[in-house]
Amino acid sequence: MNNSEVAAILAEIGEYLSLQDEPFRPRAYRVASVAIEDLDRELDDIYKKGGIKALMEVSGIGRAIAEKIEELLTTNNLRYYEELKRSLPVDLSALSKIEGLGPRKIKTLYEKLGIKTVSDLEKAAASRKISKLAGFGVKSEENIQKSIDFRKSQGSRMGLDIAMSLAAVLVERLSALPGVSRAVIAGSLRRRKETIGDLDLLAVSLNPDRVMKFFTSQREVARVLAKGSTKASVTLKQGIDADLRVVGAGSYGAALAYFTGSKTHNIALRKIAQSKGLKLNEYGLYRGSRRIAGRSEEEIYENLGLQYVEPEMREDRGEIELARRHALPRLVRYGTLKGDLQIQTNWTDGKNSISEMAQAALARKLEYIVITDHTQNLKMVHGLDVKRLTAQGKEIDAVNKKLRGKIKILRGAECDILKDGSMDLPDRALAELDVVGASIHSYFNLNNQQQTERVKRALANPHVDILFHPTGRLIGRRPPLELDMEEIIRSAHKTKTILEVNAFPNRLDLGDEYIRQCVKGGVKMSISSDAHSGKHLDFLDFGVAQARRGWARREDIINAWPMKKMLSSLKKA
Ligand code: DGT
Ligand code: CA
Ligand code: CA
Ligand code: ZN
Repeated sequence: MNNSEVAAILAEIGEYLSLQDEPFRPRAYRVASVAIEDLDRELDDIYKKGGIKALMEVSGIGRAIAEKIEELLTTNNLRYYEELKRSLPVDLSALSKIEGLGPRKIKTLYEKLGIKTVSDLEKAAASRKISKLAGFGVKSEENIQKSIDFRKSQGSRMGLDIAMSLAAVLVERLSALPGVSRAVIAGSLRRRKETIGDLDLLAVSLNPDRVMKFFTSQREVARVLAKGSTKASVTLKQGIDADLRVVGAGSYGAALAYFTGSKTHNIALRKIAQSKGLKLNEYGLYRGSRRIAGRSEEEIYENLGLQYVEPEMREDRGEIELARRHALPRLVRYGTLKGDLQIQTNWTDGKNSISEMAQAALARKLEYIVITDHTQNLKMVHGLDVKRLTAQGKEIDAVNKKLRGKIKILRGAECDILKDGSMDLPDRALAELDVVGASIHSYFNLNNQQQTERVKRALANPHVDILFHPTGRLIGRRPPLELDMEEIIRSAHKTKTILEVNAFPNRLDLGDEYIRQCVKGGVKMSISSDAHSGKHLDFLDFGVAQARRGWARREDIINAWPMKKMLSSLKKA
């Protein structure tokens, strides 16, 4: 059993316990679950090396939980968990993915209406049974229906982060296999699309048989869908398919280009080949029967008379024409961000202290970070009021002193935008901060005109520097706010407000189309991790990926710049 499976079970136990009105234990399980998600080592290895003692040394894991992990690791089963499941025999993990349904509501739905699954829920909503329950009402019945419809429309695509970590493991193992000279990620994952339909992997080997056998017998494989001499398709236990092709070195570039796609980009390339009297396929670029290119992608583009196109741009959205004219933009590069402009700490819903977040940022070679905890309107996470914000400022000063300039911590906030577009903190408090982010966490259902006016009013505030996660979407879970984004982008330009590209993998907000509009409209953007723990700082590269998919260059992204220049680009209030 791997770390994420253990973490998921512990989180679920936490939910069951909170149903039983347990005061402290739910939190203990949640904390342990998050700690395990954040580990860089497998629990299994830790346990094998040092037993239950070693498990207890992981911060966030006490004896009771360590014993449960031991049982899970050694028997693949946990009696305690099975008992809890019997006490409330519902599909808790699927139901709690419905927006607005917490464990307590799920329990009520089970007890009053016998709802166990999402499809039970859908039937009950359709026959208007839910609105009659105490604590639900017509509005929440509608929201449940909306959430179910939305999830259905999303199909079964996987988040970029999970797809990436799965693929990385497989590619690493394939690369280490004797006789394999390279193994790489292709498909939508190489293009860093925000969700992934299936994984596409490519390997170079003279012994494809052996590679096929190895691939189809990996422990992640639940089912082998097809296995030929040079290609195989499997379904992984995590619920996503993976395709592997094996080619010879002379075809590597052609195969990589082909399997990276996108399909429409490929078709456009093939047309160009035809217009030159050539033929392009996954084995190479041919004049008659002679292969004139195929070893590398670069030589294929070159022989087609095109500039090399970065994978993130291969969507047939105008990149081919620019490549023809050798006029492609120079995209912002991975690993070049100098700072992170949205970070939460344990002052609100983050896991780590200011100092720990600074250390984590330092380890990733960042030069500055902005601490942006939530504000008072978000009571659930103990959002900051003016008094606590001031106290936090003192702690930031102290940590800065200790760090002696190795990294600079700036003061900020993720200030709630209230229903009328005003800010959750008074102007005099915002004026104290280095960077003010504003975001919407309430009244998601206003109509387009009201929501647009609300955000525009926030952008017009002279203290608001950045609009955080502008559309508010949660991928696969919550649709974007009703917003006239063209108008918001125009308004950001007029008010000199930065729009965020939130790198958290379930947000990736702005999306690539809006990033392109910002680039065109001269609106600057920031890329932020929205980290709630040190490890989340690794998400920054997903934000860079998204920015690249939106054709953003270094000059479009303010935290790709040194701190002074970044600060001087903000509003001067
Ligand atoms: P996904 O899996 O839905 O996230 O998206 P992709 O782009 O990974 O699509 P997938 O897995 O169906 O195919 C991988 C690549 O193989 C795709 O990006 C381009 C190439 N490909 C697949 N089918 C065709 C096709 O019919 N014609 C051409 N030219 N290329 C194709
Ligand atoms: Ca794919
Ligand atoms: Ca595929
Ligand atoms: Zn937020």
